[in-house]
Amino acid sequence: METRKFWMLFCLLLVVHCSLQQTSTKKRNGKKDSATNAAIEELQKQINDIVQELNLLKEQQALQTVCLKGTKILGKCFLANPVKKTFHAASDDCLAKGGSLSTPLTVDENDQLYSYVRQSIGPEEQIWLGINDMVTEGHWVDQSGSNVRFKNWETEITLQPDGGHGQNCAVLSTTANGKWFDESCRVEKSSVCEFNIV
Ligand SMILES: [Ca+2]
Repeated sequence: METRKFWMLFCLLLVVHCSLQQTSTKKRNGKKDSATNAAIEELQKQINDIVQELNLLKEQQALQTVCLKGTKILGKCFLANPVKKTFHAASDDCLAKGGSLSTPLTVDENDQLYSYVRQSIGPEEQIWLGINDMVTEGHWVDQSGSNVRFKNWETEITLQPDGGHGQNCAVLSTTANGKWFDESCRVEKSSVCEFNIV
């Protein structure tokens, strides 16, 4: 990565150098100011492009770091945060890191999240899921407000969700083999952030 940064900087300097040369040549040739302005604009555009690409590389590097610290599954990476927080605080933490609270979309994803939580946080833990039924009781939506299609409620023993208006958030429980329970959003739980990868 350091080598890449070096080359990007080198290219940037080369572009600046060439453009300055072009500008001074044009001046010597007695060209009008408009030619100089055009050269400056072109230079500015090239610098903007390079900055944009550098930012993209930084983002990719940050994502790689997240995936290395956490775990990688098909299409996303999970990163555990064992510190117990309310739903909103945990959700804000994930957003600040460029991710969102983990929301399994399939049985497979749920199993992989369950295994990861067991191994990274503990065998008797609960983590917040990125879903809620705050707006309409019983209508569970994800963090973007879309209808939740995949659900994994515990229904054999306790018939979840059973908390009504008092429980509008949900947790995945490792004690219950990855099954879901509705829960009050104000209690404090561990969490896992998920990050989409290409
Ligand atoms: Ca509810």
